[in-house]
Parts: sequence; structure tokens; C-alpha cells
Amino acid sequence: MTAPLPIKTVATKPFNDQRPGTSGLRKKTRVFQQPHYLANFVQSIFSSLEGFAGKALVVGGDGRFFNREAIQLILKMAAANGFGEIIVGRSGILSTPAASAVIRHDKAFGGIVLSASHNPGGPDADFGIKYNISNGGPAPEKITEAIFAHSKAIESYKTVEAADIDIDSLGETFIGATKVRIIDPVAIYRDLMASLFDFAAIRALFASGFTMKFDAMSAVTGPYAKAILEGDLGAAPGTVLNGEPLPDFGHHHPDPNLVHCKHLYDLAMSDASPDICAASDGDGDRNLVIGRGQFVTPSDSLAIIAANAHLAPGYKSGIAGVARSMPTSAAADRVAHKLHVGMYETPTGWKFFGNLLDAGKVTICGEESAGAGSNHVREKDGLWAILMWLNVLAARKQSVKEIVRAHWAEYGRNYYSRHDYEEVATEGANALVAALRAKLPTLAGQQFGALTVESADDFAYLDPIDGSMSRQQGVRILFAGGSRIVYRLSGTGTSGATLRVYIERYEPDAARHDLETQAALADLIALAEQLADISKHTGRDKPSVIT
Ligand code: VG1
Ligand code: CO
Repeated sequence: MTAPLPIKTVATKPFNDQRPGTSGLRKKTRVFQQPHYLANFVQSIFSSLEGFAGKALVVGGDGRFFNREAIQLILKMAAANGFGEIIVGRSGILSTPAASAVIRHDKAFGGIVLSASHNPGGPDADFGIKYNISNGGPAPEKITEAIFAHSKAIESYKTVEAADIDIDSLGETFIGATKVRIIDPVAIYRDLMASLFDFAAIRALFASGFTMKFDAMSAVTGPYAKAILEGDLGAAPGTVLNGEPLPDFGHHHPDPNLVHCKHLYDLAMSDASPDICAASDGDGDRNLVIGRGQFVTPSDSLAIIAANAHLAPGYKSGIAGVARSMPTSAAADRVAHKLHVGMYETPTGWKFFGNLLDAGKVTICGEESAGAGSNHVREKDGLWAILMWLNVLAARKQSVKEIVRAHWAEYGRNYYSRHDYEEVATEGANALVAALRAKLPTLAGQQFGALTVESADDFAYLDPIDGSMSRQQGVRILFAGGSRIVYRLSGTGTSGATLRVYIERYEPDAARHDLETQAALADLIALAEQLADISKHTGRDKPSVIT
């Protein structure tokens, strides 16, 4: 340890736009590069916390442009604010689930994750920052709102005068009295995965000729996937595509959906398909799974994982319950019902799962946006979901397609699609939502063709653990028979507004499980336009992304 450095207090003025959204603060990179912008937010985080003096903070990110500069700034500010230790992923790399795992493993006070997740990176793209609490999960709204309140009143922040730290070499060093420990970003996460899944069975699967392509999209999961899939599990070299994290993600849009991962979809639908194609997003918490000739919707994936988790050693005694975000399809509800375990419906964003996981109410959580995870960390976890699929495939000795088909035959199929209208004018998007809200009381009982509205509301969530209430989390229109239309505005975008329309139809009849999804939902899609006047309010006659 070296002597504490003199603390430098830097005068600043508030920015008025630092309210965290669905998952932290996300802005254009250039916004973050403005003098004091990042420092103000970091100080607002620290000023919202109590009792961290001498304790550890985990810091890492998805490697995007500005990651390294941000980490140097955070190191100095964390030292000035009195943290005892800062644990940093080598080269500033920690996937979001790995950061969560490290916080838990090293019993840190909390962590800062630098990522704008599925948003593109680079000087003209997006950057983001998020605070995670000691359970390893995203700060709950109580803390994010406190951060926002501090950011509006901030007058100064604390830092120290110190040389930049070498974050590319493992080992320990000091900033004054604060220890800085540079760790292997993969090791703790890799051991955790090995403790949950039957690596021997998955190794045997690969050894028997099973083939896979995993696209890391030049984002954070490359090193994790190479170490685990090609290293521990013996998948053929070249299984991992785009495995080097690049500051601009090689110009990929690191969102593993059917638009930005179309090449994988096309591969999976071709004669040359491997047994499974998979991908993750910028910060490693999302997953895409496509079997040979079979796309798995994230909502179905959640349900299938919940139904089969007991096949993985880490979950062999069964699951306590399942939670899904409200817009996620109800496929998982049917599994929870059959297993006689609890089912929870939360607002969008992983921060709402933390209390349920901590209280032991649920084991498996998921979102329609390609996120699934469990109580092993407090974030969604892309590679975890993919390893779970590999474990299930190894145990059931069936293909992805056979497993999906059998699941539908047993539980019925929830046809599901999300239509995004990206970067539309904020005014129009707000007007659309306001008009829908005004209409809500009149909708119940109305008939539209074969569809009868059973109920319509603006989703509100009462957290059963801490009693907190979150209102206006999405307008939902529920029809007799289990069909739904849900509308909400994104909380992760960085320009204009993004309208998300979620459309779902439940089909119990196995003879009707072969329809093309958009065709199966055609009447609901038309009604979604009619009820919300989407084209009038957004000026768009079709969605920009369909997943
Ligand atoms: C989106 C998804 C949401 C997810 C969030 C963060 O939020 O819909 O399900 O939790 O992104 O994911 P929104 O508010 O834009 O709909 V990640 O992988 O970007 O951290
Ligand atoms: Co993400």
C-alpha cells in the first residue's frame, strides 16, 4: 500500500439528462466524451451509496470505444471516493454476466459495467454505464433515481492526480491507498459454468461430431466462448466467429436478432447448417439459438429451459419458480404451472428480477429480447443460455428441432413477434402512447373480427419483496384465448424514440403449429396498427426491425 493521495475536488455543473433507463445510462459516445459528463455520473453513483469505504468495486466493460478512457477515470474517482480495492477485468474486459459473477465471487460492494449492450459502438455510436449492487445485479429503481437526483444537483466531484494504470497486465498495484487488482476476465465465469453444466456430456457430444457456430459479433463474448466452447468443451477450432473484441465491434450491430444475425439464420436454414447456431450481444448477456432448420424464439427458449433445467447438474433438484418480463410470451407460464412452481411477471429490464432471485422465489428468468438467466448471477447470461441448450441436447440426445416440436406438442405454441419502430420522433411516440392510454377504459368487451378484448391496462408492478411500485410499464391489450398486443417505448435508445409492439397468439392445436409466424399473427398485427394509429403517429408504414 502507498500513502493516500491528496483528493482533488473538481467544480462542475449538472447535466439534466442523466436519468438511467432500462439498463443504465446510454448516450451517444460523444455525449459521454464531453468534459465532466462521465465524471458527473460516476460521482452521482458514489454519492448515492453508503458504507463502501475500504470495500471493493468491480469495473469492466464490453471493450467498446471509450471503454479504456472511462476505466482510467473511474479508477481515480473510486480511489478518491474511498474504495479500498478496485477489481478490473484485464484490458477493461468483463462481460455483463461475468461482472455479476465477479461481484458475487469476490463479495464486492458493487460494480460498474461499461456497455451500451446491443447498441453499436464507436465514436459515432453509443456508450453506456451501469451500476450493479452487491448481489451482482443492476441497481434497483430506488438507487437509479437517487443517482439521477444527485446528477441534477452536482457541484463537484472527487478524483486524484495519478498516472494511468496499466490495465493490460494481471496483478496488483495501488492508487494511493486503494489497491487495483487486474484479473483474468474469464476465469471466475468459466469455473461457474463448469459447476452448473455437465461439461463431460457436452464434450462427448462434440466428440461425437456435433457441430456449432457461435458468433461473438466482435464484441465481448469472444474470449469467453473460445475458452469454454473451443477450450473446455472441445468444439472444433473456428466454432467461434468474430471472436476478438473490437472497439467498434467491426461495425457489427451486436444485437443477436434475425436482422443483425441474418447470416446465421440463413446458415441454419441451409443444407450446410451445423447442429446449432448461436450468438450473443455486445456485453454478453443476450443469446440467440437457432437449430438446424429451427429458430427458437427467446420466449420459447425460456420456456424450454425452464422445462429442462433439471437435466443440468446445477439445477438437478428442480427450480423454485420462473419470472418473465411482461412483454415476454406466456409460454413459460405453462411450464411453471405444470411444474407447480411460482410464476412472476415483471416490468422490462433485469433489475426487476433481483429481489425475486435473492428471495429464492425463482430460479430461472427471461425476457423476449433474447435474455435468459438464473440464480447463478443477477444478470441475464448469453453463454449460460447456450450452454444450457448444449446440456439439454446432450442429455436428451435429440435435435433442437425435435425438442422445440415436442415442447409445442405438450404445451401448445405461443406464436410471437416483436415489431420495432426505431428512432421515430419522440413527440409522435408519446402521442401514440397517450392516445392508447386514453382509450384503455373503453376497450374491454369490444369485438374486433374474431378477437374479443378481455381486458386492457397499463402494466403496473408491485414488487412482492420490497413493496415498491412501478407504474406505466407498457400498455397491454389481452384477448380471450390468450392472444395479446403490448405497446411500450424503449428505455435503451439514444436518439428519438423506439416503439416496440409485441404480438402473441396461443395455439393449443398441434395441427396448427406449422404456420409462418407473421401469417399466424396477421389479424393481430393489423389490429395493432388500427388500435394505435401507428403509421399516423410515427410516419412509418412498416416496422424497422421484426424479431
Ligand atoms: C431492451 C429490452 C429489454 C432488455 C434491455 C437491456 O430494453 O427490451 O428486455 O432488458 O434492452 O438489454 P428497451 O427498454 O429498449 O426495450 V441489454 O442486452 O441492451 O443490456
Ligand atoms: Co446486453
